[in-house]
Amino acid sequence: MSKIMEMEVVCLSTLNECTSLQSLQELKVRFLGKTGELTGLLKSIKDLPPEERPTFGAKVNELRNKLESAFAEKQSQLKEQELQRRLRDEKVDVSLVNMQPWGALHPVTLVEKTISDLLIAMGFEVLAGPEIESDWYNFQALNIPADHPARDMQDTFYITDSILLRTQTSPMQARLMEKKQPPIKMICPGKVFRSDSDASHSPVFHQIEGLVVDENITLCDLKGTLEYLASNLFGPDTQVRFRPSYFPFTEPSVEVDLTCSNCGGKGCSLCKGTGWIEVLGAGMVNPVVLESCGIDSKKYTGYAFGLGVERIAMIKYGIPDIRLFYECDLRFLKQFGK
Ligand code: 2NM
Repeated sequence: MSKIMEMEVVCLSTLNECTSLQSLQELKVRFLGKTGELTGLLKSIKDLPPEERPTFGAKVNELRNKLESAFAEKQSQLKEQELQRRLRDEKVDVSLVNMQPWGALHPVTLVEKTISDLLIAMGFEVLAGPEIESDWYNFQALNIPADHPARDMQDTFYITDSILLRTQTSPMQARLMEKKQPPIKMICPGKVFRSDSDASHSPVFHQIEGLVVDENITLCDLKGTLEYLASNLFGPDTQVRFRPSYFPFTEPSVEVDLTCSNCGGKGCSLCKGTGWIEVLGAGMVNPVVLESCGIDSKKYTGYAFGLGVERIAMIKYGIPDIRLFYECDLRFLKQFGK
């Protein structure tokens, strides 16, 4: 009898100290399991004189019932505690989602996409080419002679004597002309590299070059395309002006000016009082270039243009220094692409 009472005290006091469902379960096995202490006690009944056995048996069963309900009660207590703990610790404040800062497109990405979308709407296809190019596609195929300043080590990043970082995206256009006969109507946006660095030049910047080759293509087609582009980028009153220029890959070649988007052509500090801003270069594809790419220059003519995406963005947003695009200053970047 004293063993029964002792077991009750030990079991209940240990149970009271249980703080986890796992230790409670272990305790339950220790006392109430098939080979547990209480079962062991019941088995020792055979060592008692027969007249004591019924009372002993009844007492052991009474303790079993008492312990089982104590375990059940403690288990539901611990489960409730565990639930409360999880409700407290695993709480998720869904309203915090609204505190996530919104990202914005980088101004170069934004302007590149705006220009590409306008040209895509006019039927241009978009092609990407390699940033590491051969001397052939970057220079020779485009009629850039060996003594041209662009070929100088000072201006071009050479990897070997004949492999370089492309200085413009037109090598991709030479690649296309070599592969495909006209009609060709394509743009090539992408990174280009020149060894030059100041407020308006960066060693890496972005270009979009356009190329149209077909029968009867003239400078008028070029002007119409650029007028559409200019009025959609800078407003419907923007005018386009061609000035004669020179590029080895076009003949004739032109510098393209737009009426100043800042003063509307009256003259201000942005356009240095002229009312015009130079935005890109263009021209009729030099027949020498068409021929070196396998296109019959008696049958076909073409126009091409090349623009700097950063330059357009600087004019559009009044950005004074090209280096601002690459400094990752959020105060600058946050102002665009909302
Ligand atoms: C420019 C200016 C003028 C140009 C020429 C070609 C090609 F591949 F047809 F020869 N692509 N782009 C070109 C013409 C680029 O950038 C200022």
